[in-house]
Amino acid sequence: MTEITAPKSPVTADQFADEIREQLKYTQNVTPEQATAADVYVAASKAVRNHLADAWFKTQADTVNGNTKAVGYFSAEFLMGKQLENALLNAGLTDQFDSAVEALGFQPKDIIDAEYEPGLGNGGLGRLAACFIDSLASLGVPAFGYGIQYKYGIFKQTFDENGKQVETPDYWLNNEEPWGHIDYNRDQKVSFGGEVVEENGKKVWKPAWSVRAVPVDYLVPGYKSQRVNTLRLWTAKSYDEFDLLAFNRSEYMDAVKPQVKAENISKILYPEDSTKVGKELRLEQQYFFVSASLHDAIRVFYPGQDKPDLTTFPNKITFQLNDTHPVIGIPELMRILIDEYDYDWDTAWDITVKTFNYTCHTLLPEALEVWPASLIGELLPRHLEIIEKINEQFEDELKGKGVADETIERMRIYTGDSVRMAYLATYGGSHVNGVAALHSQLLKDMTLKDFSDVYPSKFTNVTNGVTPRRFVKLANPGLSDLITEGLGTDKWLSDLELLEGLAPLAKDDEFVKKFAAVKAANKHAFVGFAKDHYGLDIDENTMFNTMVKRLHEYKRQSLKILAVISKYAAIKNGTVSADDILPRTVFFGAKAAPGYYLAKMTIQLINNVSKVVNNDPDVKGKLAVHMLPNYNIEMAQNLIPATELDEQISQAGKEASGTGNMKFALNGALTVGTLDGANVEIRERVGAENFFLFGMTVDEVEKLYADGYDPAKYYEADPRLKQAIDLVANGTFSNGDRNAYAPLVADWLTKDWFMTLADFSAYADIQAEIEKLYRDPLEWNRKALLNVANSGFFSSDRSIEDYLERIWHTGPLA
Ligand code: GPU
Repeated sequence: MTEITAPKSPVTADQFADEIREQLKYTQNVTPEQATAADVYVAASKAVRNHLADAWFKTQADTVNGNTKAVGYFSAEFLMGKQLENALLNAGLTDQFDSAVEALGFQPKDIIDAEYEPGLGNGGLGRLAACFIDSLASLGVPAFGYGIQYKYGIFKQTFDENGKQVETPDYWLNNEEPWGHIDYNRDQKVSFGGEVVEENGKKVWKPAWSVRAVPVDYLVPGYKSQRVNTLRLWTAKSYDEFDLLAFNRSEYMDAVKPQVKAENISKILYPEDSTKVGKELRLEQQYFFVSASLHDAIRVFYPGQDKPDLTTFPNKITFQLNDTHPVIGIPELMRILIDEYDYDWDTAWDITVKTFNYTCHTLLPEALEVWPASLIGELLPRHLEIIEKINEQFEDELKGKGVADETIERMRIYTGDSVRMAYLATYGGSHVNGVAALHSQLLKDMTLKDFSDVYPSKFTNVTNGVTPRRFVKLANPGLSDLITEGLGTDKWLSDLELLEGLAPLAKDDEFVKKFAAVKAANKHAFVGFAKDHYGLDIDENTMFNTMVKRLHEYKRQSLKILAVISKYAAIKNGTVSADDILPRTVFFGAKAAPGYYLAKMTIQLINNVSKVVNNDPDVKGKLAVHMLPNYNIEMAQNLIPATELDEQISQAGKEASGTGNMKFALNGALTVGTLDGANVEIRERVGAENFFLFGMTVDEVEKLYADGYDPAKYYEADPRLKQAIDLVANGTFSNGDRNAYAPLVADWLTKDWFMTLADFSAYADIQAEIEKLYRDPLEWNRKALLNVANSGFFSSDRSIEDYLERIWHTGPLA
């Protein structure tokens, strides 16, 4: 990677303070004396944004005028996290900011904290998109993120007095939002419905209604690259302010209906994760942002041209489809090329296939989007025709290749009833990638096997990564300083493999002790955070053991809570002596999709186990359990650096990659995990001796399914498991109510699709090994340090370099 250094202190602290004062005065309209932390946050953000403006314009100009192909990252989610601190870091203004706000009478941290976290994503997929655009900018690659500026992000989670999840809307735009600039002059029209007619032998789509897509631009500053890319999130506006006819009849409420319908499109993020939704509004959202983005890219790269030569389009930009959500972009580009620019089918197809690539983020076949053809036909009649024709061409191509009829039947993109978006993406793009080595292999062997047999060269892997700027530097300043001290340079922040240089220091007891001291300080800081945010009293002299991620059966939060219950029972029964108990604090953080019954019941169970355990004097000081509400990026940035033991315990073959696992390893936690997703690669790199592996492999899982899985057998076979489940069933965690968790218990004993019970014994057994090592702090920390040293591969910079080489075939701007 060529290094371009950041401009040296573009302003002094005094100048920056003046810039903040000016913003306060002229845009916030408050005097520095009147200003609150929230005012200073907005003013400072605008001042930083101004500092990035020139680099942003230059990046845009170089992108359009140069010969470097750009990347368009199409994603329904960008889970950005708070912006200010990251923008300061990347703009090289952190020190000036600190001094400036102090001069104004504020604590820097209070200003940073005043930002309201945008929650425009559900979990891993959305956060990955945010890490990727950070890395693209940091590597100097010209790129656009394209998505939706939802009015409501992921719901805010609280718990009621029974421990049940309560969802409340996240109206994040209630407060002034200084980062997004709404650009009314670069709008696009997006149409829906109506019918297709023939005029002069040409198909013409006559839509029934349209919405105005207005871009909101976010700056994406690269770290030390002097590049600033664009994240363009579309918001939906109505063209018809109101219906005059209705208004004249004084039916005021009816008069605004078209506006409400249009603006509903970007109103709310679907709170789903790894499950398909299948709602009309969702398809409207997908088409809305993809259609606007494709037209926008043509506008950007062929400015002012009525008849651009779009055969050059694939040399200008390549689009990455983040899961199936933007796949309607494939027929949309075909439609644009054929209907709007008069290209013939074959030319349009050639351009389209060259332009798109698809990333699959799941192995669960039920999570691949399938749309009813009737719905597509109603909403996008021209697209349904194009999809039918793509499918015809596809079937002909397969026949030509000698593929068997029953295989073709299985592979159809359009079945007559429905459209399979993953298949459309695989056929309609140049590459398909999974997100970890194991996942990509399983895609080829199972989920997309037929396609991989016919088009082997389309398939590749790009293992996920995370940005070290946010998840090490900002989240863990103590560790960052120690790494820089150990390596004698801070270059690791843009070349994370340099962390390898720490490996020899694992033999240096003094360095390991310093490393341990950083972890202890982070734990201490988290105790303060948990007190402030949740009113919790946490004992920092316990092992901090964390499981944070979306709540899903396949991720197996059930396995963890059953092991906690078993431990609780063992302490209560006196099966373990007081001396043998290693004090632990177990943290959970997880949102469940609002309609996901068993997931929500699992949250309720965890909350009620927490109540019972934390209030039981018999286990005080030995075991505590906390279900922290509203897990989000801010919590991740605080909790991950404080964690000592991380849980990655999904059923083998179900977690596509995981990215939390990478963040924990990079922050010096040890992992207890299965051979699933990126755990496999983490373990390979950090060393098997520095990773707590347990549980069935993918092959063992498959064999057990094939042989007939009976969870009750496992319940009978391990008394620890039997006791834990019995305690759930007998009302111990529901004030004696035996029905409270009956559906969960019944599922465990009769179905247990993700084989929690089958893996329980191995999981319970490995706890002894974990606790033995923890009792030797020097050895524990040595291994934790080796996790940090050997996790440099998991930088999203490396992921992006892999995409550049294997898929996008482009690179940094000259
Ligand atoms: N993932 Br599909 C999501 O966060 N949401 C989804 O709808 C789908 C996948 C996750 C995977 O579960 C996780 O394993 C992966 O690390 C992440 O995407 C990013 O690739």
